[in-house]
Amino acid sequence: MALALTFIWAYVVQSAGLFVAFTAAAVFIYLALRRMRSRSMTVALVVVFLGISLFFYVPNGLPAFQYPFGSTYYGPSSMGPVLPLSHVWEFFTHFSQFQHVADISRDPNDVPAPLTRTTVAADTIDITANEVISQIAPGVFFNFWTFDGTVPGPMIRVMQGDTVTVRFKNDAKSIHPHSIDFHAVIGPGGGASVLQANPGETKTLTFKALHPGIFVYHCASPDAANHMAHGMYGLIDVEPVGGLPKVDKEFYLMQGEFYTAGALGRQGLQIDNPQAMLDGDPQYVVFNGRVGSWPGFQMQAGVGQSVRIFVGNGGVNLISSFHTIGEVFDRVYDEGSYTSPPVTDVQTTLVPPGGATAVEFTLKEPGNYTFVDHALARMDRGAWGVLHATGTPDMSIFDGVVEPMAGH
Ligand SMILES: [Cu+2]
Repeated sequence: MALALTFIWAYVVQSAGLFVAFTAAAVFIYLALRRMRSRSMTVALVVVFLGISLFFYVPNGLPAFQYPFGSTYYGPSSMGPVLPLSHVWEFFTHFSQFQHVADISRDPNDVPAPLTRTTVAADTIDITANEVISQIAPGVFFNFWTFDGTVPGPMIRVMQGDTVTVRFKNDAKSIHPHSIDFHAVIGPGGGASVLQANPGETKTLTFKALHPGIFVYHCASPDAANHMAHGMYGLIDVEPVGGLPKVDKEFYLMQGEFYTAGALGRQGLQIDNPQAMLDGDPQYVVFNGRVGSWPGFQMQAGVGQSVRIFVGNGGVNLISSFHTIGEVFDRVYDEGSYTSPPVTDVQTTLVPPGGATAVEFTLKEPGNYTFVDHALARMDRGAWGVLHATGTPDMSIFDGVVEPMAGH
């Protein structure tokens, strides 16, 4: 409850400040008018006041009782990203039931075992939607909506031709309906038309994985963009018969954005900011649900080992320019395609919202390799992490003294 108070306190202070300022302005105008005793001055002030009001009214109309005031949307569903005040009330009355998660981040090492079979199979996948409280950055709390309690949700790995049954449960403690649209599914809504689940419900979908590739899955309950901007996305990897070429280490990353009402770094509980989402102006851009500067984001491999990183983008707005500082990707499965030849010798690859890729390289030098969205201002909003390489240096490739705090 103390956490909920941080949110309320911030807005009480903000509102009180505004109230004091308006009162002071009113007193000032009143005193000015009394002193002037001038009719033309009064008329001038009224005209100024009406003019300013019209200035705001003409583009925005009258404010509605929602957050943010006066925003408009034209999505296909009747429910948009705005927060009716009743939802804000519902959030606070349910606040004590949310699970508090110490680290929202899905471990990038949490990749399903490689496929080795050559015959199709029937797979059963259980996924649960959970609404939890965790941190985007130290002290910056947010109400995440998740698949299985982390961002991103679990990586799913199947083979082309498999029959996949998804049992999707929406936790009884949720306060929103949730669903899953799998980009690997051929059929209405990518399955979201079947998997809409109210809190406490379980829905089941069976589909055949027709196309190989690395696909995004995400919640598609209205407002879909808003659900994704709360963390509801993951990857489903549909591999060609026999699986992918073997590598020594595999990792799983997904980029995403968070839109908070408080500015970057504002501490305490943050409400989401639907207007910033409509504007594509996030406060935080992150990999795996939170800023990259926390300890524990451990990605390690040895010199001589081949590495594959599955990279998805949950968006909801920004195209990722995925780059690993100090490396060149030997191969990139561009656009997440396994049937086109991989692109070779790549510095930076594009990962669009709702898209994915896999990059491969063999580590040749020990040290820290920072992966980023190379729209580098986003690194300052949290979009980075480190792959640590252990082993023996090869002076013929890289010879010099590494400064421990060198920027790159
Ligand atoms: Cu959802």
